[in-house]
Amino acid sequence: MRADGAIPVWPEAISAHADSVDALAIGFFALIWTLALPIGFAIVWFGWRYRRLNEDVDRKQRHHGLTWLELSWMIVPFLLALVFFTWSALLFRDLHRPPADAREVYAIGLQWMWKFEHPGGQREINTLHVPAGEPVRVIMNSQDVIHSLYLPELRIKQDVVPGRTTSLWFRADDPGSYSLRCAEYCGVSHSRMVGELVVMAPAAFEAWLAGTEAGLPLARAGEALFRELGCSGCHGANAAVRAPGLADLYRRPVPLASGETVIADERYLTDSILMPESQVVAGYEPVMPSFQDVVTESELVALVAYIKSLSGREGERE
Ligand code: HEC
Ligand SMILES: [Cu+2]
Repeated sequence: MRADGAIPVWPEAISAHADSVDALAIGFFALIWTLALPIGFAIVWFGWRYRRLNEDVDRKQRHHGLTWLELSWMIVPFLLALVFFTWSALLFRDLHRPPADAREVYAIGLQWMWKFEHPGGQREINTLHVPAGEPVRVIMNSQDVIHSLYLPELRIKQDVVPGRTTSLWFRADDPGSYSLRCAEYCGVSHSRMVGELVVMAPAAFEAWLAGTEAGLPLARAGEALFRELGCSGCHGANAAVRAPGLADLYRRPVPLASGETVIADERYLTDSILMPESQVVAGYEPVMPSFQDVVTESELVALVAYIKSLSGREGERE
């Protein structure tokens, strides 16, 4: 980011993914021009070369087919387009496959700021500290309208949608301070929903974590809520209601009453709490009430972190 806060036309690239996105963009630009320039010139040249010189010219056109030529200008661009399709599909797939050991951070978008919560209980607003060279996964919820977390120097962006959990991940290589934006028009002060991504050397980051005042670790806050909200009354060990135990649920396949099987990721856990009737676990009655208007986004994040902590499979390191 430049000192005046503006995003340069071509921001710095600070991850391997950002370099690949740049290569794709430049390659695609080159392809478009390679195809468009000869056609543009041919249109102008033929227009001039074969212009009608006088009224007597025979208007009947004769057509000499050149099959190989006609086939080639269909097949070659098609293959080139497929190359770019495959290339970008592979990049897109990477975006949706975070490494299992990624460090996790929770983000909440709201009009008009970004709130971040580290698993250890460190909270920040409009600034996100991350270690360099390590995979980081941001798990996001919106408190009000659709926002979009945009990290231009990492070339990634992901919508943050109310009532749904989305995530993105990255591995930033160069320590420094970069821009963090909202890329979805979200109301009058949208343009002020900006912040800073601070990439730190791993040791400096650990020191920052240790030196930052931490609230209750997320999973502990979630555990307290789990009791306060009465979840434990049904999901607890000796509950009167028959409800599934939540230990070891995270990332496990769950068979649903509809016959489908889904993986219990953050999105499923959030959906189960906000819209329990939408995905009922096979073999159980749909008696769980919705907590849609009961829990705030931060409470939801804490509950999800708690359920994840029960499985020992979460990537968080406190
Ligand atoms: C009235 C009893 C009841 C309460 C209170 C309740 N649940 Fe449930 N919950 C159930 C039942 C029954 C199911 C299984 C049927 C279904 O999926 O709706 C379930 C399913 C779930 C699932 C999916 C479990 C799986 O194995 O896939 C999650 C996650 C969950 N509840 C979390 C919570 C949380 C968090 C709270 C508190 C905010 C809560 N529940 C409160 C009864 C309850
Ligand atoms: Cu926004």
